[in-house]
Amino acid sequence: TATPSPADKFTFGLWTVGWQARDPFGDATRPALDPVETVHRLAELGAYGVTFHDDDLIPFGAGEDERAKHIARFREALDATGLKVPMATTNLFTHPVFKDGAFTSNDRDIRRYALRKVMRNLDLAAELGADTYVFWGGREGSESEAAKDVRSALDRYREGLDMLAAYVTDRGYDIRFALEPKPNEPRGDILLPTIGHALAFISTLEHHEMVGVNPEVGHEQMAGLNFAHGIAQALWQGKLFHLDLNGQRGPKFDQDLVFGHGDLLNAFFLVDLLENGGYEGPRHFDYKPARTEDIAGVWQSAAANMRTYLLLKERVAAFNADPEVARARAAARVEQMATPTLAAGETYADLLADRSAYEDFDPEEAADRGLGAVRLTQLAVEHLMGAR
Ligand code: GLT
Ligand code: MN
Ligand code: MN
Ligand code: MN
Repeated sequence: TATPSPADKFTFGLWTVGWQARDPFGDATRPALDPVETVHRLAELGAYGVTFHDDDLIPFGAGEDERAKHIARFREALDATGLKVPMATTNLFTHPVFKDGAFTSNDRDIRRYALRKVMRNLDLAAELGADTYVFWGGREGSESEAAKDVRSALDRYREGLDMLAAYVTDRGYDIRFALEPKPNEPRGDILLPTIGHALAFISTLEHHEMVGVNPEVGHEQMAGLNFAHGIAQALWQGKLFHLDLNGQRGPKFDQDLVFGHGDLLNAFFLVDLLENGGYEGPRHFDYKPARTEDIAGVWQSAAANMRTYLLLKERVAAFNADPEVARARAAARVEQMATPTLAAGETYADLLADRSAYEDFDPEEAADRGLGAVRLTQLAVEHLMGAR
């Protein structure tokens, strides 16, 4: 049962398996991958779709004819395999022109160029049937408070997204935007560093209803945050438009490990949330095959992401079906949280009149009740380990 099929909706960025493992200290350890080969390999492995940056598919600076050829070959591979393109995005970070940002570069002409680059790829995204367009502003930030006016930068960020939303709407594209937070790397500090910052910023946008988030496991964990909690809030606000699954071990550089190869217990609860919390979008992996791997290792790591997800899904189902878990949950009053604090029609006046809520309430007795959270968590750990 842990064999992936398109119904599982697993997707991968071209840049993930295609990463040649160049890092700040060393050269590439693997040859470039042809996107056409990637499409075929992912399809064989049971993936549902593939995602891309403009420059993953069409080398930066390619002329019109060359561009058309790359797109045609890619389309052919998609048609041959049935792989979908549910999401696309723009590379606004590799070329040196974006060294101080794209939508929020201090240089106005660079900001205008960045918007044009996005519009061009939005047309292609729509053509290929993508319904989500991701914005990861990795270069939108600074290394110094002196060199960036953050309030003006947020004005420019909003201006850019408002304009692009108008463009998508006017063109009649069925596309929503998803902002991807990250606290730092490559910039010393990146704007919209966490899910919370992004959600607050989105509420200020003109077309806020068509903008949500694309949170990445590792990015929140780099900031020491609980990813499952962040995803729960994004879901609760109706803003989980897409997500990037991978692994990370604590606050350090962005590791982009295979899904589950970081905080496995949080991944367990994340899968529970995604499977049972109403998320219907792609399960998108944004990881990097370790620099130590050869090409065979690349495809093994791609398969590992999907297998781990499916195994977690099985373990989560067993956990939720375990009567012992149901008893522990009841003991911990987990379900009581779904009961509103005031009864239907009750007002603060009624609460004030309710002596049992205050005058006759015994805080000492209430404080004595244990939650049993440890027992419940241990049951989760045992299910995760296959011990139950
Ligand atoms: C880049 C980044 C990722 C983003 C991608 C989308 S590109 O690899 O590290 O987290 O999701 O632009
Ligand atoms: Mn990452
Ligand atoms: Mn990344
Ligand atoms: Mn990502």
